[in-house]
Amino acid sequence: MDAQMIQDVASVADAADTIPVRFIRPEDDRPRVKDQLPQVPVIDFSIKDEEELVAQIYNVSSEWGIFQLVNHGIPDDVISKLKQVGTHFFELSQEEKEVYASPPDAKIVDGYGSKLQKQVDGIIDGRVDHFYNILSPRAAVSYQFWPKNPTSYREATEEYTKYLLKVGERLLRCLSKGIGLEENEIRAAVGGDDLVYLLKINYYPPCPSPDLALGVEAHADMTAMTILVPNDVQGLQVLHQGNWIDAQYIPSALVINIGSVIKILSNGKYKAVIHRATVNKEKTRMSWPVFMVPPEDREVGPHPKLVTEQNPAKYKTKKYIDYAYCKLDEIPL
Ligand SMILES: O=C(O)CCC(=O)C(=O)O
Repeated sequence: MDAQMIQDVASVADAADTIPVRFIRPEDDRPRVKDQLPQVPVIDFSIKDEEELVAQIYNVSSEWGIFQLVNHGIPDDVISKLKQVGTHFFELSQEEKEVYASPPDAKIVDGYGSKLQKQVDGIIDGRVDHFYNILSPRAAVSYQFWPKNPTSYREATEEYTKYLLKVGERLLRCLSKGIGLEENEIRAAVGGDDLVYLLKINYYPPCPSPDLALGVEAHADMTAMTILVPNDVQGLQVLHQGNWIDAQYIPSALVINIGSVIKILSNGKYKAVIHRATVNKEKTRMSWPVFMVPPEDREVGPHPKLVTEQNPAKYKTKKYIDYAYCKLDEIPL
């Protein structure tokens, strides 16, 4: 693979304490936040009262579309190992990483790549390199894209997956009950056993002018839901009531983003949060989002039980792939 990576650019340009112009965002798209704004809400997943949990998740998902989940049942050492093996991979030489490069124009997204390869109006779309692995379902996993170095990469990532699936499934049940559906109806609507859990590792090298650039530009996730762990470098920002807010780093918490598919399914009751990632002057930021992706041919639309004469469908019903295509090309939903 001949493509250049953000990691290479950062090591040359940042040593000179300059930022190439192609990373500079327009004035109104630079990372500022106002002081004294509300914090992203926190949900305690160990609450015994299931109805109370469902109500809390409904409230934050309809008001914010994002929350931090604590006491989720994934042991700290499982999360630490996931982060260790991903960090180790990004510290390998460029040559070693490129063994796992995503094939150009491939349909599958597994492998190593960079935002450096994508420019909009001459501006790089983000200042981040990334690595993708499908975690589940088993039949969709391509082990040839799983790094052999570090040797514990597969074991650590599979251990995390085991716990993550339980969290993902329980969240889907709560979201389903929250809007008056049977507990398995959202899961079934987003793909059931064919729902794909797709891990992305984001690697944002330090940037000499973090106030001029973005790691990932503002977007909502097109998928059903995203479960993210960050490292301890602040960077995730969410748009809430017209203001950009820092999602504070809470050790051990999972960040849960509602995606556009669940917004559509709920006929707009749930919000898909707009978010972005900033970069840091001295430190490397990393994050590990897992996207819950419906199968391409799954019909996505407002759930029929939620559509009535008084509450007509706010979105069209079409295949997930067609929604994903509109999103990419910014065609209105
Ligand atoms: O790094 C983060 O906190 C956000 C990442 C993100 O939004 C993405 O990869 O789509």
